Amino acid sequence: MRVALALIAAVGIAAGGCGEERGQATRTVPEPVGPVPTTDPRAVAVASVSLLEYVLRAERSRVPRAGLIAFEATNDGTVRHGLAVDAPAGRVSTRALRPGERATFSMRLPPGRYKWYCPVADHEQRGMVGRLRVAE
Ligand SMILES: [Cu+2]
Repeated sequence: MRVALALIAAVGIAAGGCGEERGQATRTVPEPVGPVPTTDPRAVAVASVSLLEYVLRAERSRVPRAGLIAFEATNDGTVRHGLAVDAPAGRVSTRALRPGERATFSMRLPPGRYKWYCPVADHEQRGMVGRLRVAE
């Protein structure tokens, strides 16, 4: 009986030690990238863009349909970046995203050409700017 109690006590101590180790490991992990945001399911088109020093890299700079467009921005660079779009109703943008972080937003856009760019510091002047064409 005495042996069993000693074992239980040892397990308890070991478990406690484990928890502390886990806590330390969490602190040494690089900055969390956060949960992957969900894209608006009502969107008629998705415009994805990768944010890098100092370029906006998009698979396509044209979306085939006007309407509710979902924007997906991923910071694939090493400093903070964001995505802004100059829309008819004004500028819409993500906050400044940490490296590895993603964000989405959606808005209604009529056919036309829209400027998209990184609103952080002078990144637009450094080349993080482009045009997105929304077709009829
Ligand atoms: Cu930037």
